[in-house]
Amino acid sequence: MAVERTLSIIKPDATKRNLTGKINAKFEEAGLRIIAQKRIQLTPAQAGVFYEVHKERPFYGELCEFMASGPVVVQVLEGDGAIAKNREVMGATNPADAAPGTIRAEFAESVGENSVHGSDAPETAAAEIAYYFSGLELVG
Ligand code: 3AN
Repeated sequence: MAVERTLSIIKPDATKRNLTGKINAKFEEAGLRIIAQKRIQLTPAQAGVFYEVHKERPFYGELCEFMASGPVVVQVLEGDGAIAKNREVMGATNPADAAPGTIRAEFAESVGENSVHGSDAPETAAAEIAYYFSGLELVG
């Protein structure tokens, strides 16, 4: 399987509850390497650009406000099949549907406040990584 990179975000509901280390342990236990990471505070407008694909969805405004409601940890994860592997470790969008042992099953509070984001395809991963990191910040 090809080595891939994917963009991960530990969301405000999780940073608020001091879960960054526990979530990072899940990634590392699954064989994903955290090759870049920083804690930042987004504005609603910056979150809005990131989530532009969801602009027409009814929860878009709420999602942007939530992502700007506290610090987030943005990260680049690297590994074999990292995009799909990360989504497996994250679990389903709605924590009620997330498989046992996944991040969302263990930590997410609701479908909106669901602790983590992960890119869903190689093209979105490349664009999302470039939104938060310069090439110089990626040390594989
Ligand atoms: P995923 O993050 O699992 O790829 P998407 O891409 O369908 O899920 O949704 C992006 C984000 O939008 C989710 N992580 C969640 O925070 C939010 N979201 C999705 N569905 C809802 C919903 N029904 N109500 C509120 N927020 C939602």
